[in-house]
Amino acid sequence: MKKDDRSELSDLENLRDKIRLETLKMLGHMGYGHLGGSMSIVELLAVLYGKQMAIDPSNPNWIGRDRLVLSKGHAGPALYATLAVQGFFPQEWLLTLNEGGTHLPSHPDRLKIPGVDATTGSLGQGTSIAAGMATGLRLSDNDAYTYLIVGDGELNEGQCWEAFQYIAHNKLNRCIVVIDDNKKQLDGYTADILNPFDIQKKMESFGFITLKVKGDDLKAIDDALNFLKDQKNSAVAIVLDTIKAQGVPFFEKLEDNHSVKFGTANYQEELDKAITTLEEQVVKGGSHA
Ligand SMILES: Cc1ncc(C[n+]2csc(CCOP(=O)(O)OP(=O)(O)O)c2C)c(N)n1
Ligand SMILES: [Mg+2]
Repeated sequence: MKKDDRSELSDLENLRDKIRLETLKMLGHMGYGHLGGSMSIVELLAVLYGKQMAIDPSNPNWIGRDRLVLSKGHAGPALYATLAVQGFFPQEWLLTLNEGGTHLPSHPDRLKIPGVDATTGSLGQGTSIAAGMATGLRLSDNDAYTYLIVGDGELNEGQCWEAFQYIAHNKLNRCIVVIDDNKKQLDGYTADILNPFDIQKKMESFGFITLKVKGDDLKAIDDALNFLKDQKNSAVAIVLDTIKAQGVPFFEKLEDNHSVKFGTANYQEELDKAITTLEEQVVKGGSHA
């Protein structure tokens, strides 16, 4: 790896750690929240907002910006941490998550939060929003990308498959679909609740060029996005192979890790340990910059 590539990777690692840290602090402050699905997209968000996306935090509504639709809106805290770290709004807002009068409701609201492009939370709907957004951008000769993040459990919503069929039919190659395949949904394993079978094969059969990528590998995510951006005549998708609660070993192993209440058992202690470890990592990472 060249020196520039190494320093770019260490910047992304540092951003990843900051996003993970701020998300955990936010959830800890609230006392509970969607830890599992927030953690599994941290690496993806670091690569998107740290490298791939054309954004201007001082001008969140810039017409040329790349858009992001977090269709699995319950992972809002991870997106908020990312936006705050990248300077879209003050970091102090993070500790007001879900409080009365907050800018940051638990699920993304595009009218309240600078940098949020779509209001989401009702699973499935973000897929159609992204399809419409990408269509609008194409019709107005705007080259911006639309990134769509969908949960594997969310695929239970038929709306996803209508939207995917539309995206594929129209070869909306600038609408990059990422499915967070963390193998779990709200109350168990996706395979037990309503089996999605082989998601990559399914996307391919819908007409998408589809890559399977390790969800904790920053470089692999970046390489996959670069490859997919070169595909000019087809819809494109990534099946992101993740672990629910990724990056926080205690909560990764916890069976019920969708929405965690920190008052339960030793969870607060484990959360505090994870926060301390990340704080140290962030300081160390920053000193290499
Ligand atoms: C239409 C709709 N039905 C149910 C819910 C409640 N709900 C919130 S998260 C979730 C599970 C989603 O699973 P998945 O997409 O796999 O998310 P992740 O594993 O990334 O947390 C459910 C059923 C919802 N938000 N919207
Ligand atoms: Mg899931």
